[in-house]
Amino acid sequence: MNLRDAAAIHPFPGIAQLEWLAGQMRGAAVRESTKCLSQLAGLFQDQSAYQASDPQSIVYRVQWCEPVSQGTEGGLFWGVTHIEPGRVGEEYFMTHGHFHQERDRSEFYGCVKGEGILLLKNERQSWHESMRAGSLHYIPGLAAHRVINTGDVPLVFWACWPSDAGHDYGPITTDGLGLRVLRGDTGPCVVAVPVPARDTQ
Ligand code: S6P
Ligand code: ZN
Repeated sequence: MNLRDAAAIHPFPGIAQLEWLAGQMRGAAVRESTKCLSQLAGLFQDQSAYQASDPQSIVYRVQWCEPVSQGTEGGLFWGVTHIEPGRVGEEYFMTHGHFHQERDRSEFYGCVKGEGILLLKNERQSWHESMRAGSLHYIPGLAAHRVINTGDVPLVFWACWPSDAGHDYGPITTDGLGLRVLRGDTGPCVVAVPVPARDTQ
């Protein structure tokens, strides 16, 4: 469906009520998903610590709304993510992380509360940005993105992304982002980790 057809069917009235500082969305159109540790297998560095953790521990929750259907060119989606404080071994709780299926689609993140780190990776490099209340982050097209909660309270951020972006989780599951965030002696440390070599034949 293109945007003109979507607008003809649905005139986009107020689709949700936002509680900005709480990072909550309310309304019939609001969708919600929760990720617990058992759904993040293979992502944390310390496998024995992962096996020893409670698989039902909630790591993060996402609320979002889709005023047009997924795949619509020219539309936008809006959502909010709450990442719980916690660790698996020395590695902080984090989102799965993804590339957009349509690789060149970009996204905004705006942090409401908490402290964390946004990891990014494109074909050339991995890099990171600090997240704190009020920080705004532009995730450029072609960049995988993952958020880590390095604080003692939930990390909450709003997001806006194109309705035709889609999500590709596979490369992050197998290769990671080239960086991990671990608890160090003096606080959170971003450490480089090798990305598995790929046979390009
Ligand atoms: C969507 C946007 C966020 C994430 C959410 C959970 O493009 O980046 O809404 O979906 O933070 O992360 P993940 O990696 O599990 O989708
Ligand atoms: Zn995204």
